[in-house]
Amino acid sequence: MNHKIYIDGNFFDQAEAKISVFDHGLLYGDGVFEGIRFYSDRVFRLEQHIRRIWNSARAIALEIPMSQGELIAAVLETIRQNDLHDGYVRLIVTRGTGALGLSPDSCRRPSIIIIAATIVLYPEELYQKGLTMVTSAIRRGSPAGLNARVKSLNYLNNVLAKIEAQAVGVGEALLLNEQGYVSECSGDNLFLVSEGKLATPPLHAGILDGVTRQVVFELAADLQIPVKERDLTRYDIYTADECFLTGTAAEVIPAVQLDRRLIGNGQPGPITAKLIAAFRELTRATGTPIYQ
Ligand code: PXG
Repeated sequence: MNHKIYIDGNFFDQAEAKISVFDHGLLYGDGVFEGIRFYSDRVFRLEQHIRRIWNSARAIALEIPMSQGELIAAVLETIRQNDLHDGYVRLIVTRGTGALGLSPDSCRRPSIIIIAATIVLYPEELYQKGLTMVTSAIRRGSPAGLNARVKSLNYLNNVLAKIEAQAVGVGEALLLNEQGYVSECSGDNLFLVSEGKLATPPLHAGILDGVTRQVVFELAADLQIPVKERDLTRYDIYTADECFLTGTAAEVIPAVQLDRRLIGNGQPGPITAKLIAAFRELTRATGTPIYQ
């Protein structure tokens, strides 16, 4: 498919959509991004994603050269230009083109890139059987470095963790933080179910403030399932009744093994199933309309 790509206010055919090799997004990973889903002609939680990229940009002293409203309009227009109804938006803001050298002072203006495409989903079988996980040697999110809440263009720790998981034939990598507490997976937040209650690591564990994580808080409140944000160790996962991951790409997906130990009975559990159903219903029924 020939995608129409938005770059700095103009649309380009995929083959012509190019950025400079001097863009600091490429040279230094200096930039921020979002992954956003749309379902049945509505963009899911668009305002939350725009707010998050705004805060990611502020945290790295990058000023996005348009308003939040203009950015929302550009995302919607990019989907319309591609005549898509269900899919995925990758929104990227780079520091822009500059000189060789770390300083962003040489970069005249940040670049905004928007790609709207269809998405390759996890097979439905994984939602029925559950993902397997391994603990990665990579540690997540020291508060002494780049804050884990910044969705930056430097995802190398996450990529390395994913490579470790693939090397041992499992679906996801679990990252602990420097203190050894559970943080999150390579591109998803983590929840446990124990005695009918949900638990998930707090933001101070060094995690992305996931949009899907927030949605699960809301769904759990609707379903009267208590949720606690608390420090978790691998012990808590090994002994939990159920575990699931949340993310824009994966939505809500069961996780049934960590480090070859079965979680609960090794099958997706009933509370996870309830949340998956409620999440799917919400994605069909809510969101920012694209074509009206
Ligand atoms: N943690 C990390 C490190 C992430 O990158 C999440 C948690 C889940 O957050 P959301 O807001 O999506 O619920 C993410 C999100 C991709 C891709 O292309 C990755 C994400 C989102 C969309 C696409 O791999 N990561």
